[in-house]
Order: sequence, then C-alpha cells, then structure tokens
Amino acid sequence: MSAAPTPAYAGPSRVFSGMQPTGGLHLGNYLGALVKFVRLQDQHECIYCVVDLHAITIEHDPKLLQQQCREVAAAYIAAGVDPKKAIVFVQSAVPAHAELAWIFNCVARMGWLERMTQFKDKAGKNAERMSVGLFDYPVLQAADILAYRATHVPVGEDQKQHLELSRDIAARFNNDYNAPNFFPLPEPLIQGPGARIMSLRDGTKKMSKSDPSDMSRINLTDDAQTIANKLKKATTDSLPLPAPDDPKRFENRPEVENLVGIFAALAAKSSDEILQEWQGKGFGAFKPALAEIASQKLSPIADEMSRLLSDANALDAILADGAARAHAISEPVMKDVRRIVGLWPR
Ligand code: AQP
Repeated sequence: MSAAPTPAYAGPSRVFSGMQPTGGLHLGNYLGALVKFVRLQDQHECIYCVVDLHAITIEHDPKLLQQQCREVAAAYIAAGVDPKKAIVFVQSAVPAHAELAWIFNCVARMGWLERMTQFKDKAGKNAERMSVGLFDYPVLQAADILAYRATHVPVGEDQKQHLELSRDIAARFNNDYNAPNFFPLPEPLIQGPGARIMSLRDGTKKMSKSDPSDMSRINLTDDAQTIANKLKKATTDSLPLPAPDDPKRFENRPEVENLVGIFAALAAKSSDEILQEWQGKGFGAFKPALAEIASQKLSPIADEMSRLLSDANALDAILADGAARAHAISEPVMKDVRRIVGLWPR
C-alpha cells in the first residue's frame, strides 16, 4: 500500500528522531542525523529520543543499557542539541511509545513488514531465530514518530523505507478509523551530503555500530591518532583522485566516493568542490587532510561528551525533564487514540 499524498493536516510542524543506544555513535550517525538535529532545532519544535526499546530487539547487556542511553544523550548535547530548546529523553520513560506500537501492530499488515530490507539485512539467514521485536521494529518507529504527531523526521538514507511504512500506517489508521488527518503523514528529511556514509573497509556497506570491525567506522570518541590511523588504513586504490567533470569519476570506486563525500560533508562543501581542490593528487596527501578536518570536528564533541558523562545526576535531570515534556505532548494524543479505537479511557 502506498501512502496517499499529504493531506491538509492542520497540526503544527514538529520534528522527531531517535538513535539506538546499541554502542558508541559514529561519523555516519553524526553526518546522517545529528548535524540535522542541531540545524532543525532553531526552526522547529524538535523531539530527540534515545530509543532503548529498539535496542532490546537484539541481544543486549541490561547492566550497560542505561549508561549507553546516557552516552547517546550526551552525544546529542555535545554535538549541539540544546535540551532547553529541543526535548531530549529516553524512549522507555514515556509509555506512549509501547502502547501506540501495539495499536499500530493491529493496523500494519504482515506483507508491509515482510518487505522491509533492513530486517532482511540484519537477520540474514537467521530470520527464524530473530526476536519478533526486531521484525516489528519499524512499527515501533512509526509509534515513536506519531505519538507526537511529528511531521518531519531527520534520518539517514537507510531509514527511508521505514519512514514510508510510518506514512502507510498513519494513512491506514486515519482511513480505517474514519479519523481524517488525525495523524500527519511524516516526511523524511534525508537530503544532504552525509545522508549515506559507508564503511571505511567496504564502500558498498553502510558505516554501522554493529560492524564487527572497529576499523570500519570513525567513532565520535576516537582521538586524533585513532582517526588518522583508521583513515590511513581505509580501503582505496592506487589511482589519483578524479576530476569533478569526469563522468566516470566514481565508477567502481565506492570507497573513493565515500571518502570524498565524508570530506565534503565535514567541510560543508560539495563533492565536486573537494575534487576541484584534490583532482590528480594521491591518497597519501588526501587522507591526512581528511583526518585533520575529522578530528577538528569530532574532538570538541568527544571532550564535551566526557564532561557531560562525568556528572550523571545532571544528565539524568535533563532526561527526566525531557521525558516530562514528551509525555505532556504524547498523552493528549494517546487519549484521542484510545477514544478513536474504542479502548477503555484513562
Ligand atoms: N552510515 C550511515 N550514514 C548516514 N546515516 C546513518 N545513520 C546510521 N548509519 C548511517 C543514521 O543514524 C541515525 C541513528 O541510527 P540508529 O542508531 O537508530 O540505528 P542504525 O540506523 O541501525 O545505525 P547503525 O549505526 O547502523 O546501528 P546498528 O549497527 O546498531 O544497526 C538514523 O537516522 C540513521 O539513518
């Protein structure tokens, strides 16, 4: 089922996004999502969540999960999210997410979920042994967004299909319950040079927290030496950097395209501008320059993260305030949802 065109939703424009506390954040999370989080907070009401309910869909260590939530929240704030402007909180602190996910489970269709490529990628040949939660992940994601009737969702390109599912669920709910325009059809905000950052080892795979090789990614907390070392060892070829007007400039060179894209995103330039400066030169010079700009951007974030994490009480107070503000928005929505669906009022 494809979503109908965005109807005349009359509610306010609102941004929602989240990240999983499944490990340290990396450059892909930063360029694909965090940079946009910061940019949007001055133009919209923004809600940024640490999605721990998503993190338990795969094996996790209960003793570490709360601290991992703090680390993701600290990364948001250290990257520039202002918790006075934007709402920053942990998903499981607000009951609407799980409740609405159940209701949406009864709206979404098996066939829609069976088409989700991220489940296929993550489960591989072990689909039968994966948790039902991992299969159902995009439904919970729809609930995350729509519990706040969010209209815009900044994400990396890997989340495009999940966003389409959220739109389908919203449209079907509105239609099946004869509640026209109750939920907006949320729009993904994907564009931008960092929308798809690939692994440093294999330019056809996305940079990911769960990649077993730490050399495949640049973590937000890596120091300058580690970043330089990872980039030095990043897969490239022996050819020089291509010219921007060469139509075959990245043909069979996904790793080169990725490094140029990362440079461009960090320098807030286009890939063509980077190639204009670097065409004909080799990676022996390019990689150290890239390492330099990467550590210039990331080291203040790492420093601020460690400062925030050194005072867990202060960070937890920010998250408690965020959860209260999030609940104040989602509870009236859930009251309406319960009424529309015919559930018992609270
Ligand atoms: N490589 C990437 N390039 C651009 N954007 C990316 N994002 C993730 N990887 C890239 C964006 O970061 C946000 C948070 O993602 P997440 O933590 O919820 O989970 P994910 O997308 O599954 O990220 P990972 O790193 O690949 O985690 P694991 O390995 O745990 O699954 C999203 O907006 C995502 O688009």
